[in-house]
Amino acid sequence: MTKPLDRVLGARLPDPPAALRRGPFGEDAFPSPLHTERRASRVGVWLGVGFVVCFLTGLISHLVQNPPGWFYWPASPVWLYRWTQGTHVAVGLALIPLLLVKLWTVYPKLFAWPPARTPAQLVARLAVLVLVGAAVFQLLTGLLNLAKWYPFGFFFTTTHYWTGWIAVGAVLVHVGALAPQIRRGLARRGSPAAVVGLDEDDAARVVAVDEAAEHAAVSRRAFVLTAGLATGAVALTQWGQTVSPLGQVSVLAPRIPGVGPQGLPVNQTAQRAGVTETAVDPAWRLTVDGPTPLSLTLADLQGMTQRTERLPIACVEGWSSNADWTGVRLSEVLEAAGLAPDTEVTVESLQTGGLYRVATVSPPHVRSPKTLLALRLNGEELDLDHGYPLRLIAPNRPGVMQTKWITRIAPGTGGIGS
Ligand SMILES: Nc1nc2c(c(=O)[nH]1)N[C@H]1C(S)=C(S)[C@@H](COP(=O)(O)O)O[C@H]1N2
Ligand SMILES: [Mo]
Repeated sequence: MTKPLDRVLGARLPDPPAALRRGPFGEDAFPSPLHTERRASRVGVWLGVGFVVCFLTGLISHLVQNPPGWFYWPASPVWLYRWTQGTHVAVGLALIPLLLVKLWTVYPKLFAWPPARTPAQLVARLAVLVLVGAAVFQLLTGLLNLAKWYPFGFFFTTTHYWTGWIAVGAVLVHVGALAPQIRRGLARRGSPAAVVGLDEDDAARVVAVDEAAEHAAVSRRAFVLTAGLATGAVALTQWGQTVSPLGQVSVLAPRIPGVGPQGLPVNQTAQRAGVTETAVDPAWRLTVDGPTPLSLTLADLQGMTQRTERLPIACVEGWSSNADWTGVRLSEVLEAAGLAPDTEVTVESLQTGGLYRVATVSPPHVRSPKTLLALRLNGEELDLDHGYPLRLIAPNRPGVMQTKWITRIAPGTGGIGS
């Protein structure tokens, strides 16, 4: 059944007119010995590994924020999300120089002559377009998101998520389509396996080019070193947003751990959230829906048993920072309202709009003794920008789900009112 298809895909396409074979299409237009299959394959392996790491850590972040029924995300260890998301962003950033290196290594192929010998080659080359497009899109939108700059007219999270699937799918197609070249590129120089599957002319050419590259050892080493240093440096500056001692070298990071009111960076300010008046209103209450509905004043909450936990804020944008939080246990408040200690609840902010005005707390986090409704931060009353009078702080949870300026808690998922 596949035979006619094979014949069509494998048919020899006519060569374009020879008159076009000039400029970058000319023979030997790219004399650098670094544009080799060997280099392309090796950089490609790192790039592939990096994309898979980004895909998996991104998937985790997506599932934690949009949990399907089968998904279970624990409340401990408290630092897990901080590391998966820190890795997502650090590796994503490191992929930018790596992708540039890869594109530089392979771009002469754009001018390969003839452009395609068979329809199969033509399809493979078009698939590369999808791959490069998706990869550039992911890295660029991710970078702009870190810089908190949204010049695009779509919702970042959803688009970044779906393009992630396209990118990872395109990587698989690409690896499948170029398997022989990749195997050759990764094989050891001079081994007969290195040229399996090539006609003799091609094999001789590949070996000659790769040997020339290997002999140009100085420029090769300089190239690998430069690429490696650039990649490592970018990743390091990002890790500085997560690992405090690296904060010093975190020149590219938009947030630095320890810098902000009460020693913690602020994401959304009270001003921008439009809660500067409602948050300080003496009429503020925490209402809890349940068999025994509660309406608690700040003094009521301060009168309950106070607990202190050291927990990080781990923003999806990659920065994270530890702090000492003091307040009441969520489970104890729910118990007072007559709710079981593993009831899924939704917390609602004073904010009247915005994507993060509500968040769901699932049973593992409701149950955790470390999940607090915090009144104090690093020994002081919460700063208005950190969620005064009351905010949620739970272990192993993205920053977007650590709701500030809480005013209501109700059993169930999803938004309350709107
Ligand atoms: N009500 C409300 N809570 C919110 C947000 C928000 O926009 N509105 N931003 C969240 C995000 S994205 C993060 S990273 C954390 C940051 O907390 P911080 O500003 O106290 O450091 O707050 C979260 N809580
Ligand atoms: Mo965030």
